[in-house]
Amino acid sequence: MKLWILLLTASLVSAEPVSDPAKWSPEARKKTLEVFAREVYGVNPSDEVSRVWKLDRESSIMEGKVVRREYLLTLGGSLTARALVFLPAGKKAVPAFLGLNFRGNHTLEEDEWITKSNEEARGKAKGRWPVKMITDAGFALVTVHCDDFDPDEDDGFKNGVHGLFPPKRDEQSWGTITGWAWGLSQVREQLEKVAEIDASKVVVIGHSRLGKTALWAGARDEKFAMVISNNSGCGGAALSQRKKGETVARINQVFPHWFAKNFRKYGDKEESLPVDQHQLIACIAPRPVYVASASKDRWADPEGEFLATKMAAPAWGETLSKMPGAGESAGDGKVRYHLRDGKHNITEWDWERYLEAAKEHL
Ligand code: GTR
Repeated sequence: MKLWILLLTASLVSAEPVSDPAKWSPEARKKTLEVFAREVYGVNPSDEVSRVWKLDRESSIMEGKVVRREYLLTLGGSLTARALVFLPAGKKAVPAFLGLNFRGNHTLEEDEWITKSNEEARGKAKGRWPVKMITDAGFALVTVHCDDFDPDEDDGFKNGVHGLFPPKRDEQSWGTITGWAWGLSQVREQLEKVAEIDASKVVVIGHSRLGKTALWAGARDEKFAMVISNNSGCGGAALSQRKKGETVARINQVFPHWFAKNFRKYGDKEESLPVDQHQLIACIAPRPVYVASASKDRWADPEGEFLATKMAAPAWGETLSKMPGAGESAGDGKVRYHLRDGKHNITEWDWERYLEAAKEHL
């Protein structure tokens, strides 16, 4: 057996506070999340900020089949995030996908109606957000530019959601990923005020760094009904102890603001990590989870993403057998995985499968 398998097995057997996915319990989940917060992503302060949710504008698109809205969420009286919402027209209480976007809401569509938040080209990311496919399937889509909650820069945690709280920080303080995950929960909560959406059926989804965020948001916040991680890699679905592709040392060096300072201790010392990413996936149980990789995305370690999902599956009482080939899937229950043929991205091929799973589960 390879060394890393031995190490992981040993860490599972020695339980406290690390939980063996097969012995999943609400208590084990709580303890595991505490360790992830302290040692990996960072702990956020208590939620004592004001929240104001306001409809800003509305329009009808796709020959009246879809209603598009922009809502403003103001936190702590000073930070405003703009949520772009697509709703299948004439329906009440539909399930929804909620995910952050990388470069601005206006990158989803060329239409000048969408508020432009920066100089990125309109419609640049439209291939990643198949609005018609999603709304035709009976789902709403809600997205916010991640920078609205925290600019993706190592800029001292003075702005974004961090700036809403006292500036004192230590080794376990929240990084940008926890800031984004916290922001996602704030939006999920506000969706309770949107009659067209059933807020008990919100799927949190994300690609790459925002896939790491979706996993962390979904693991922490039990009110998310389902979690989808697309090509999330290191600090997402990939096992850190494999040290394949992007490593803990490298990610903290290039993106020092993403995680808690504590996570840096494990660079080149992955074997001393008190938790690994399969346990984060297990924290999502009993809610459905879907992890996906792309065959040419070696940086995100597709095998590591599959193995973490497979190792987490006992938390649902499920098993995944062998790693699927490119273009294939594994699992037909609450734990699913697929390997898309191609590069690091999120495509219609991925969305087709997510929609199919979400329809079954919700
Ligand atoms: C890469 C980073 C990955 C992944 C990716 C992305 O540069 O190394 O962890 O998050 O960015 O978010 O596109």
